[in-house]
Amino acid sequence: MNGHREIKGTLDGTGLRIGVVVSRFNDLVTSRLLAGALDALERHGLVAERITVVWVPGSFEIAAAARDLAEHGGVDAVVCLGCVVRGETPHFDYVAGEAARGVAAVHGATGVPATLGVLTTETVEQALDRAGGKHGNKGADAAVAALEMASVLQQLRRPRRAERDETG
Ligand code: INI
Repeated sequence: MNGHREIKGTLDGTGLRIGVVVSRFNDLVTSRLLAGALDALERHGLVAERITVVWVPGSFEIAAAARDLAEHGGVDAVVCLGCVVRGETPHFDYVAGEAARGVAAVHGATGVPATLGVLTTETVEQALDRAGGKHGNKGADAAVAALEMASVLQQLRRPRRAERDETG
C-alpha cells in the first residue's frame, strides 16, 4: 500500500550528542560494555567530544544519573550500562527491576530516549559472553538503539511536509 507515513530511524550519529551512564559494580563486565558502546558510537559517526560518560556506583543508581543527564546534559539519547548477577545478591530482582523501570521512565520524564544495556545473568561468565564474548556486546547494541531512537524522535517532532506547506 502506498501513501502511508513511515518513519525509520537512521543510525547516523553525525551531529548527535550521546550520554552514557555506566555502573562500577561488576566493572570487569561493565568496562567491556562501555568499550563496546563507545566503539559503536564512534563507528556510527560520533566524535568523542560529543559523548559524555557518567560512572555511578551500581545499577540501582543508573536511572537517577540518566534522568539528570537527559534533563541537563544536552544529549539526544542516553545509553545505560550495568550488570546484575543473580548469584551475587538476594536483591537481584529489586536491583534489576528498579534499573529497568527507572531507565524506561527517563523518556516519559524528559523526552530524551534511554536504552537499556543492563545485563541480568545467573553468572559473571554469562555476562562476559554478552560483553564482547560469544554472544556479542550488549553495550554496543544499546548504543546503536540509542542512535536509532534519537533519529526516530527527531523525525516524529518534525512537522509533516503537508502541514509545513499549509502553515507556510
Ligand atoms: N549492583 C549492580 O549493578 N549489580 C549487582 O549485581 C549488584 N549486587 O549484586 O548487589 C549491585 N548492587 C549494588 C546496587 O546497585 C547499589 O549500588 C547499592 O544497593 C547502593 O544503592
